[in-house]
Amino acid sequence: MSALSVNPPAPTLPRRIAHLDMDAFYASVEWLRYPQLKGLPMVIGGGRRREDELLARLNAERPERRWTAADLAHIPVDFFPRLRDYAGRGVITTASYAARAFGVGSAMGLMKAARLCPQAILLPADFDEYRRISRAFKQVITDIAPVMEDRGIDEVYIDFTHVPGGQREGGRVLARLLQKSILQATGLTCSIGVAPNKLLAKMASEFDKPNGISIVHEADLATRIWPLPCRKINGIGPKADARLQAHGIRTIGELAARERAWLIAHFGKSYGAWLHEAAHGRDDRPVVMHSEPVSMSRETTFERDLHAVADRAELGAIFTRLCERVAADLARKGYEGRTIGIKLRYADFKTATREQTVTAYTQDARLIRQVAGQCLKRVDLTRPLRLLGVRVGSLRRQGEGAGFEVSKRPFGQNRPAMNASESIATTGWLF
Ligand code: TTP
Ligand code: MG
Ligand code: MG
Repeated sequence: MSALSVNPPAPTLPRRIAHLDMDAFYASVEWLRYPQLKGLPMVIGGGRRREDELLARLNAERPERRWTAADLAHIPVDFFPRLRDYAGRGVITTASYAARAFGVGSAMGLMKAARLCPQAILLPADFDEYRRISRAFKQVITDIAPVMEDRGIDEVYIDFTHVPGGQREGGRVLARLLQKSILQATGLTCSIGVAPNKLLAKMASEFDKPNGISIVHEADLATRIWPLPCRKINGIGPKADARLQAHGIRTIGELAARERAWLIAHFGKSYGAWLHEAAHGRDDRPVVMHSEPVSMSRETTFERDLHAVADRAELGAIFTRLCERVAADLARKGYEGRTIGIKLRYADFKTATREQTVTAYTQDARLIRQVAGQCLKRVDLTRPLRLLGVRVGSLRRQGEGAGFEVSKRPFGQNRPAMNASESIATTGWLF
């Protein structure tokens, strides 16, 4: 075969990577069944949905008609619980945009939020429904743009580079099509950032929330990225940010102005070098289609501080339930693990974790309970507790023989965003 007959290489297209994030996700899902609440200040948190509690109350208090699941959209607005009536220690998972205008937001205690916005409607979380809608919007995306990386319940990265429309107007044409298709299929809006890589796309998706599209090119770095605070970089957390600030570095531009060697000297070889790359908008991580969970965990914040001795029975029951939940998560998703751990948070918010690795992979609630119980013996149980968590790591797919281990995710991809009063994570502890 002569060299001439070899196919010419495909022209290399510039990388276009999108980050898509649903708008006020949990709240928006609730609006699908309670459209009468749309646009109102509303928060989700304080527990799980207890099936049709509202309907039961309605039937008791307004017996002139029979209220059923078909009437959810007709429940009078004044019948919904308000934040001002909440007592307990739950936290907000999400706040509607109208509630955010009062300074209320994710991870804030509900009692504190009640002081800022007492009139906000308070709904419990319905994780099963959020997961169902999550699967639905992701299906819409992969039907159009198959190279998608799942980054959690309400967000994904998508490689636009080779998808029709993915290069037009920098990606705006495809982004519009995705927004329209997701709205049609689910009734929900999302925001999309398209950029040369994941790092910039993640920032861009926030630029024009809700229901926005932002296109960022390399040439926009100085005008659109450098003025932002360092915290906007996914991978600079509160601790790193505080250290940067101590050196007088507040914006990404100020970070970019520092010598690479200076950053390495102060932040270590790997993180320092990464900070330098990130500040210059450089990131060549691929969009990974099948990311595997590293661990699964369940944790719960108690209604009141509990004491290991005085509240032994209650703590024991909660502990067992957490183990059963983790076991059920593993079974449902088809994983087993052999590193079993616990997490405690004391009343003073100090946190302790312990873990132990066993020989055989398991998804058995009783074995998890037993090993986690041994971990518990290795922490200080004399102080009052506010949170307990159980985690199973070193996962492999159920039934896979020896030799197969789920690989760890690359740096910076293992940062869970959730902090619900009772929450589920498939990526690690919920710090
Ligand atoms: P986000 O995408 O961070 O927030 P959001 O979708 O509610 O709002 P935005 O329009 O700004 O994207 O989180 C997605 C869902 O994850 C959110 O609806 C609830 C849940 N969540 C928690 O449970 N705890 C948290 O601390 C955060 C930030 C989110
Ligand atoms: Mg979101
Ligand atoms: Mg999100």
